Amino acid sequence: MRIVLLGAPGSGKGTQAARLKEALGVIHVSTGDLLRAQVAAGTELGRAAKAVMEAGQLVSDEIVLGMLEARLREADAAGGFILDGYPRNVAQAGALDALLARIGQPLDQAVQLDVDESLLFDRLAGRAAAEGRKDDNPETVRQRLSVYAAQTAPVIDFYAARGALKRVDGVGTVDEVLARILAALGVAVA
Ligand code: B4P
Repeated sequence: MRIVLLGAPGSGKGTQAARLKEALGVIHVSTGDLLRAQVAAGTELGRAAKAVMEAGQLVSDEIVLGMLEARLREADAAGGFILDGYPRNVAQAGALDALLARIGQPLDQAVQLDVDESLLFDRLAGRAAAEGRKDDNPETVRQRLSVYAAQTAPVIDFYAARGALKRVDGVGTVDEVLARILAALGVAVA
């Protein structure tokens, strides 16, 4: 199965993708994780991305697409994948269609996690305290949410227009949300 997981920062994409990959037997590809690995390794790409991420802005489409294509061309992606954090704008959604056509792996479904904005702040404040991620401070979170509303929210309509979108309530325990996603995908839970 090949799915895209959509949702605002803090909506639980990374959290659910980590669980879904076990349930679906596919790989989890997070563009945020791929970028943070480049930053940690101090590569040229990582140096370019670091300040952009810490400002709560989107890294350039070209950089992210190249990184994603390299990952999806690895052998373990042939059995399916969950994309977490990509696409983040309508141009990326179009680029993803073209990439998936190039590698012969069309998307099955997009899943949107809906969570109220006040809860997003609470969750990201919790992660800031637990993990110290620089982009989880309140000012940057506000910026990320504004980028989400302006650039990423239209991606929901992009998939809805072609009848490929499932919307899931992302409020509840991690297990409850996981069960809703699996039900939306029509996956029977053992
Ligand atoms: P990401 O790494 O994608 O960060 P995110 O949107 O915060 O989502 P994440 O998956 O980490 O959080 P989750 O909701 O699971 O992006 C970071 C930055 O990278 C971006 O700002 C951008 O600069 C750059 N970037 C990434 N992709 C890009 C792209 N395609 N193009 C350009 N730039 C890109 O979890 C958040 C918190 O909520 C956690 O603490 C978790 O424990 C908690 N939580 C989850 N589920 C919960 C639940 N049900 N109840 C309570 N808490 C819950």
